[in-house]
Amino acid sequence: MAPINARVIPVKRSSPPLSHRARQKPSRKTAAAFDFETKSSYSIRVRTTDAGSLTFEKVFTIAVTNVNEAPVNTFPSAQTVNEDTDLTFSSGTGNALSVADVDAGASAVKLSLDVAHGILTLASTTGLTFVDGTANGTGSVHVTGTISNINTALAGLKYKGTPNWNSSRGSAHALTREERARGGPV
Ligand SMILES: [Ca+2]
Ligand SMILES: [Ca+2]
Repeated sequence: MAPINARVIPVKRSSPPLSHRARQKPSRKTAAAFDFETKSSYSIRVRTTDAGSLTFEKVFTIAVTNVNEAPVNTFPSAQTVNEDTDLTFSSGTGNALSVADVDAGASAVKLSLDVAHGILTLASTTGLTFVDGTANGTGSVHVTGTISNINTALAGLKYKGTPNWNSSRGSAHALTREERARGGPV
């Protein structure tokens, strides 16, 4: 066999070989966290152009998965009222109660209002279902309904202490829970 004459030709490279570059996965990060309630999907267009101006373009979609946000209650600071007198909660008197839930929509939420030494009376019961054996005009008012119906009921909510009850330590407790998280309205 004849000897093989070979010589090494140095290759000048200004960047890593393509096989190296291809292994470097490109990444993109967003400046802020995606918020489903703001935008539920994004369209991303990727275009590659080579030295000869040939291009390849592809559009893909990023779908944002919804995450259930908890309800938020807005309640006034501590209130004072004379004994045997109704205390009314409303925006007109600057002490309104309200609930919000950015993603409840028409789903039911549960509102639990409990007070010691008195009774609570919702201004409206339209669209609400009383649960846990409670009733309007008692010390425990637990209802399920839409955020809208609950807020209508809270606009004008009245508290009245037990006759002759007076104390600076009375308290009311309110809890809002989204029923959807438990699989649907009760
Ligand atoms: Ca959400
Ligand atoms: Ca929610």
